[in-house]
Amino acid sequence: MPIKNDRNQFWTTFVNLNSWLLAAITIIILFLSCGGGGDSPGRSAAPPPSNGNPRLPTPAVCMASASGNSAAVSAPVLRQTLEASWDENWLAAPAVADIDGDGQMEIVAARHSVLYVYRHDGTLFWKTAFGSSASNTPDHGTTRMWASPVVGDMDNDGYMEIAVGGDADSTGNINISLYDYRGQMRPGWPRQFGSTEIRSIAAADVDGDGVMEILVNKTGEGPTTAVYELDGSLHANWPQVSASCNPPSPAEACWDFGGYNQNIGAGDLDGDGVMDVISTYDAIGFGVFWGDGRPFPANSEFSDRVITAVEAYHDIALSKQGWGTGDRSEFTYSPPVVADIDDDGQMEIVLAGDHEHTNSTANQGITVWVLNIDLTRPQGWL
Ligand SMILES: [Ca+2]
Ligand SMILES: [Ca+2]
Ligand SMILES: [Ca+2]
Ligand SMILES: [Ca+2]
Repeated sequence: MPIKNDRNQFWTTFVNLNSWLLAAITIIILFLSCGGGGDSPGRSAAPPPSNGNPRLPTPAVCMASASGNSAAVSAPVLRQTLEASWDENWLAAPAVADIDGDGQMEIVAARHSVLYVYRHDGTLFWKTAFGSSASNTPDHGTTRMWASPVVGDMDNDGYMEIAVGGDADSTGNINISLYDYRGQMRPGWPRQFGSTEIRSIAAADVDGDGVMEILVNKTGEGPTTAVYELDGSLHANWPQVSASCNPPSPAEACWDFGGYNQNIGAGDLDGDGVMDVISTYDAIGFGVFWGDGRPFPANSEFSDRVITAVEAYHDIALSKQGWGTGDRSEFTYSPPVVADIDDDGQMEIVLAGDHEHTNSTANQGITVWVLNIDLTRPQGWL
């Protein structure tokens, strides 16, 4: 399926509400980018794991100041230039975290084929080419890192791990690496998933054993979504989608096609205390799975029995029918967002789709979707 260019046009079922939706997206972005409580993620600030789950980042808060004061904001001033090489960045944003637990934050930046970690004073902590360890690295690797590095204490030992994705089209034929805080490749890594690029990578404990897994979505043909253990082995029943995803006939089979811009995420969608996997596709649908690979069911009003088989028609009647002619959306570039947007205690799924029609894959703009976890739609998002 083709990759289509985004355009700044927004669509709803009823009318175009470009400015309103832009404002809504801005609010979401502001919410996501607000402070996380200011706690250092280092060992001293980390609460112990509870109920077998690893600690998660402090939820973002965006509360108004109690004093209600405001003040002029200073213009930004260049403080320091971090030395690197000719490597250009793609879309990977740097991460800031105390990866060695010494109470000082580090800056983790993926610049094309080289992963850099700078200390808080701007000096280089270490660097390594994709697929190599910092202790024995060439100056450059052979593949870009598109997605932002995933940084977190994935095994609860007080030190951060760093996961990055690359392109298996390179001579290295690897596309996932997991490093320890010193830039050394963790045992069992690097790995290759499929023969294309990993532009989507995340980490979450999706089986509730207290240790995170590495979640990826690759570009191109499926199966596109994989879950790896920290030792580099594939988690049981992954990758998806596979024949094991398919519901009994006559319901349609699950289907997928790759993601092109951080199309993987996790959230506790069913509220059982364990994170679930959500993966969006360059296709008119997306996948929601439990950690053991089973697909989430769709509401009984849908002919397709699982979410991963339902087509994203804008007319929900067509989605429920499972086929038809009409407007629809693909989720080629959509990072999945999971949040309880209506405060009813139940998570919703928020996605950005690229609008097309059954009769033409020409892009008609960007769509904003809010969906309940059984693919019914909340009030106002029909
Ligand atoms: Ca540190
Ligand atoms: Ca760790
Ligand atoms: Ca786990
Ligand atoms: Ca809700």
